[in-house]
Amino acid sequence: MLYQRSSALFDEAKKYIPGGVNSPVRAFKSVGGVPVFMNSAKGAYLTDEDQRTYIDYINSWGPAILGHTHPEVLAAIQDQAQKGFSFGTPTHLETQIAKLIVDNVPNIDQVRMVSSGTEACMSAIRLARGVTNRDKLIKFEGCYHGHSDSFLIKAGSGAATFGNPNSPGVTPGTAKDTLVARYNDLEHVKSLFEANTQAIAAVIIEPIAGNMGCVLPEPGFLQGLRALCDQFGALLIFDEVMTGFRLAFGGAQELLGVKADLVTFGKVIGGGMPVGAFAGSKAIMDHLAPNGAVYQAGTLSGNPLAMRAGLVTLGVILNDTEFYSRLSSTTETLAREISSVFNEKGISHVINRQGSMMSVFFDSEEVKDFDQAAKANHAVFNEFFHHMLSEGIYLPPSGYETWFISAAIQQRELDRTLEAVSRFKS
Ligand code: KE4
Repeated sequence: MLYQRSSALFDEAKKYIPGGVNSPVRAFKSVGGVPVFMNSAKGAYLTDEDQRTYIDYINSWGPAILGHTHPEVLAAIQDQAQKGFSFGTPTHLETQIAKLIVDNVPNIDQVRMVSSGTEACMSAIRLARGVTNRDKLIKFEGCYHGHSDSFLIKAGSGAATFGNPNSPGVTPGTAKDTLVARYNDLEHVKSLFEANTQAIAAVIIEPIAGNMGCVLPEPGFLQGLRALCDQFGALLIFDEVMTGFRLAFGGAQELLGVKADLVTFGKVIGGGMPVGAFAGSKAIMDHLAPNGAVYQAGTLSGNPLAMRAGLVTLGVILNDTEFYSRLSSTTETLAREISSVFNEKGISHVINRQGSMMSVFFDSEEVKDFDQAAKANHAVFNEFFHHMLSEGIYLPPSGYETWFISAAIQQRELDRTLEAVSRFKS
């Protein structure tokens, strides 16, 4: 029986871990079936507990951009581990990665490290509220900024997948300060500002959305947000936990030429180890303790192992001038070839792609916001997911997620993936 060991491990996990998982989207709840328990990974491949291998298109939800267990990252972690795991003191490594980020990401002077994207976005909002002395924030339906209370209002990713975009446990007092707009709807944002002229601390957005599936900003949308934030005195926060160092070394700010006041990071900057970060001008970041009054802290923030893994990961990318063009070209080929197979089969679909992020939506002409993403045929996506899984291709287990292509995906993996797609019967 397929997934025999995963099935037994899932039964055991459910005894001790809520839902058998430590992050809901791993549970396969929306696609159905038994979540596959992985045992190891190398390059473009995952190996499960039944010793089956898969070509990996989630790459730990983004961090494994180089592919799994990249030799230079592995050696760096092993070397750093010999020196100790965590000190709770400043280390030079933290300055080195902060400098690398500051030197390469536009419009920032300083970086504060944390241990997850949730912490990064939660801290960025607190900082924006502290700096502006305002309470409200604007987020976008279908965007996901981690699971802190202010963001679990019409959230994307797993929250959308499981149909609880507004989570219980978030108090009305918190929810009232979160205003939600439609992605790509500048008039909606403008109306929220006009109805709350002096009350909005920040607008937070995924500049290329990845948590309602991949959804791209319409031309002028982000520029319009910049202008509205300037007009009404709010900060513009780019949540680049997913896009940072994936789309370009300077992230979406560099790629799209729009200046954010605060930028959050995660995933790639840790190379697979737990890391998040938020960054901005010195004038804004000086409001943070210990210099300023806005408190934020973390026992494992700047953990040496994570810093070393991130430094080496970013170093490999920075030293390869063709890294992003190759990655984007691989993804463009994958998207184009999948689309031509589906067109031959008469399967209605649309593929949204930016760089090495892409999503396939079925029964859809265009997906430019969450409503359109929700209208796509997720039942067909679920069939497609399980077909590909049975063919040894591991896709994100939800139509509200983005595929992440790693540099380890070569022609051999593309060929195998497209052969699997060609055998799909909806
Ligand atoms: P984490 O707290 O999961 O490290 O980061 C939260 C976060 C913040 N901002 C963006 C744009 C994100 O995509 C994320 C996390 N992404 C999801 C995948 N869509 C993480 C996967 C999971 O929840 O298990």
